[in-house]
Amino acid sequence: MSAVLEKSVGEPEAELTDGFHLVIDALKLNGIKTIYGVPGIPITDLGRLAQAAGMRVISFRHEQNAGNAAAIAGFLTKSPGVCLTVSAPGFLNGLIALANATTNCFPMILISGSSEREIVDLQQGDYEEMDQLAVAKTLCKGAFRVLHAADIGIGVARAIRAAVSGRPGGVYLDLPAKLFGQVMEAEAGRRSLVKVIDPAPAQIPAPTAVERALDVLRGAKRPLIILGKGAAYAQADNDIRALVEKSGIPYVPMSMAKGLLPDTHPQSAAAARSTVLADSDVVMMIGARLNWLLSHGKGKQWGPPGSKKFIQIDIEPREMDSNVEIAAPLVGDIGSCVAALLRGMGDDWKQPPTEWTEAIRNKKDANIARMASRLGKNSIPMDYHSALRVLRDVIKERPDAILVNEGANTLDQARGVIDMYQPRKRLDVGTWGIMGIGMGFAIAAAIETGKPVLAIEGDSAFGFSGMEVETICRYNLPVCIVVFNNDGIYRGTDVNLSGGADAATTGFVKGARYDRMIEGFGGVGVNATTPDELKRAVDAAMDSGKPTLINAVIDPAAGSESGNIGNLNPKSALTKKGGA
Ligand code: ADP
Ligand code: TZD
Ligand code: MG
Repeated sequence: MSAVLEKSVGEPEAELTDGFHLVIDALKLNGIKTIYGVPGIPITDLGRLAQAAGMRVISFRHEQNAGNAAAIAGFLTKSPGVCLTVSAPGFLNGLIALANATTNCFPMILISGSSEREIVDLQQGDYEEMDQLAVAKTLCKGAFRVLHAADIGIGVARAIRAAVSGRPGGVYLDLPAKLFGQVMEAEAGRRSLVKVIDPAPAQIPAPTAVERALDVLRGAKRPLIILGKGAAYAQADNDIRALVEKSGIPYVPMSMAKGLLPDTHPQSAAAARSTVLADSDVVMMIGARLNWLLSHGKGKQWGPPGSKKFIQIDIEPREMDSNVEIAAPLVGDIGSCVAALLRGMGDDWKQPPTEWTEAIRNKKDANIARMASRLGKNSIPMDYHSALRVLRDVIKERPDAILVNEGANTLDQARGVIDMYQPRKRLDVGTWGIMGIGMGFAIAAAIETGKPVLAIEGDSAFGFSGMEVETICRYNLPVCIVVFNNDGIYRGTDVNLSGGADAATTGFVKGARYDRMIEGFGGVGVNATTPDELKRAVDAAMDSGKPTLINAVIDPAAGSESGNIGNLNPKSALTKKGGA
């Protein structure tokens, strides 16, 4: 990929390259095969030339969705997902996804074109003027700008290493418009590129830390393992399973760690979650943080104060003691830490006392029986459980399909009802509980894995990225979207407290037909009002791989405010229910 410069007669011709080609060559050299983005000044030709050079370039309708796609590609592959945007507004649209990737520890690189430095820095009002590097810095792991074509190789290398080494996260790479047109000799350009060697080096835990963790574990009477999405990301699936099984310790998976071991595994204590959190005496966290999702490791949910010791495996040393004392910090990459624990356990490991495992089994059986009776109902109009029973069966029949999930009730109920059987098959709103990841995640999941994708979306949640159904149809991706349409956020039954004509703040158009949206782009739309209709439509979509959107009509009164986290939702003590 180079041009030949005509020099004056008699001189040898020098092969040339430019900024565009160097960026593409640098990405390709480092194994990056896909770019998710939205074209425009100054990066239109970058996308075009990348496609010409054999990269997969997926053009979205909004940068936030492209960014979410890149982020989840990073989670799925352990290699940074790349999002490409234009300057200021495109950059800002992508920045939400970059910040979310950083929060969730997903490796991602946001590459944005930017305006002329000289004009931006004097604030003279350039086209889409913004000091993007300064804005990005506080919201991601690393941020770099390249001003000279000869530095593109180093810039891309630094971005890749920053994204995937240590705790993974988002990195911003600022490429000013002028850079792309800079020309240099092709041979010098080739030499300037850097292939990053061992971008995420193993981080071996200290032997004393491994011994300390094993000592704490040996002293436990009621041990528990919590698997987080860091454990899913680490791709140490076999060793993690071996550790759980050899130790005999019950485990609870966090949302995106579901399926790391099949949810039907006898040691899964997910159905007895509150019991094991409260009653355990030693908890080993593997790639999970003691943040709000685990009540910060303290409070009523965790039993009496001082009743627990924590062991924590994490690559980020500063995660230790973030919320409570960690009795045995095990700093290193999960693969190395788990392997070291397995070696240290030896052949005479004593499994936990049967009183503990029996107590859990009894609680689990009771809770599963209670859930089964709720799932057994064939309610019409559908409530969450009657619709989710169908989708649970779909995943059971197709365990290699990828499930994307967002919403409030739609998220919380689906997480509880749908068992996962394989690692990294459940992708959801993550650490922030952010709405809008749906279509970006679904598209990247289909592109990166080639597997069918089932996206279970609240009607509100879907609205944040819904325009990407066009993208799904355009690339003919095997994505089946099921919109849980309950006419609104949490419920469709709220009223306007003023008595005025405006809709309630949480309500949407009643009886909306989301299925018709996808028909406009050539996809399959289905309106499903019963569990049978829903099952038939989802089966057809998953078997055919055709882009499909099913409007699942859910009883507008079925949901509860904020789903399972109503306790975090402040309410006015002064408002009478149903009236001002
Ligand atoms: P969850 O939401 O599932 O509880 P979190 O996102 O809170 O999970 O935690 C994931 C943790 O995993 C982070 O603290 C991160 O540093 C850690 N992590 C990610 N990848 C690795 C790895 N390869 N080795 C060790 N720790 C990792
Ligand atoms: N904006 C963003 C970016 N993230 C958010 N989490 C919210 C707003 C607030 N929010 C939630 O936490 S859930 C939700 C919103 C708007 C939508 C819930 O409605 P739904 O699901 O239709 O998606 P259910 O099934 O009706 O509960
Ligand atoms: Mg809803």
